[in-house]
Amino acid sequence: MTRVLLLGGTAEASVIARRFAAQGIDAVYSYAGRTGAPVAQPLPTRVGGFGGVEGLSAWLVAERITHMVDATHPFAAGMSRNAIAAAAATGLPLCGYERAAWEAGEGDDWTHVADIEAAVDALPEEPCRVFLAIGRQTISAFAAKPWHQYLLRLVDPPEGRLPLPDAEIVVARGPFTEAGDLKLLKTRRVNLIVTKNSGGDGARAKLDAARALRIPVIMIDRPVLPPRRIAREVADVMAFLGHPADLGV
Ligand code: 3Y8
Ligand code: NAP
Repeated sequence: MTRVLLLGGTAEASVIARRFAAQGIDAVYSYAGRTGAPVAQPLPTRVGGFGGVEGLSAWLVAERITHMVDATHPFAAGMSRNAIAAAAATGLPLCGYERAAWEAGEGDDWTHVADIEAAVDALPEEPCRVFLAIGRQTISAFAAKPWHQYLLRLVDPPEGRLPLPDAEIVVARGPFTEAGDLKLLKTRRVNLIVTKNSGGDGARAKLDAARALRIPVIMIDRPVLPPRRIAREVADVMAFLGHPADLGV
């Protein structure tokens, strides 16, 4: 009997959850517990880490899971690596749902960097008004260049002081719109954007707005994961579970 662990936390994981619920697939949705009030899902939901590979493996056996679908964010590399290791340890099948990386188009001015530290190095020496669209967890790296004026967009209000002396905070949970991001970039006179290459539609509005306003972008490339089975469409996930993909929801 199929019973799925759906590792979530992305817009695509929410779409997959709706499909599982619509088709009556026995599944558990999993959040890390990074935000104060994550969006409710139409599946039984668990929140919090598993306790590394061992904790995840034990949970999979105790919960009689038969399949794992990793629909976490491309930068949730720790979770994805643990899922690959736990699949090998338990022999359970794993499928990673991957959304395509964003690619620069006509009118884009992107500088690709390998990671957060390289993004800090790529910031210019003269003061800029930088939109740091990378969330909360990696802000401290930018304290190395405190002379910039930073605009931060966070899901929840920050606890305590931020490590940046000149930072304005916007509290908002995506998905975002081009109109909304155009307004944000214009009113804050942003002249440089730092973003992760998250892919998907939920966070690309700022890139469309940057193109319209001809604002340069520092694009952080994704971490590389060990090999695993990949799904690019919900239908691929249904095929992985051996379920008909005909029900469009
Ligand atoms: C907790 C679940 C849905 C999911 C929505 C997507 C789209 C909106 C865009 C910007 C970029 C950023 C950030 C972002 C986006 C979606 C998606 C996406 C980027 C929620 C959510 C959780 C998280 C965790 C959070 C991180 C942070 C990253 C903000 C819910 C809203 C910057 C990633 O405060 C913190 O600790 C936040 C941590 C990981 C990156 C970071 O390092 O700070 N996402 N985001 C998930 C969990 O607990 O398991 O609260 O409802 C989900 C979404 N965030 O169902 O519609 O799918 O990508 N999330 C990035 O892309 O760079 C914002 O502002 O332009
Ligand atoms: P991460 O660094 O890859 O994972 C660190 C640890 O957090 C994992 O080892 C695991 O703890 C726990 N964890 C992560 N995702 C989990 C999940 N879905 N369910 C249960 N535990 C989870 O993770 P992250 O980058 O902080 O991402 C956390 C969550 O936010 C994920 O759901 C991800 O999809 C979502 N998200 C992240 C980003 C981003 O930019 N990183 C963007 C949008 C959404 P244990 O080792 O204890 O099991």
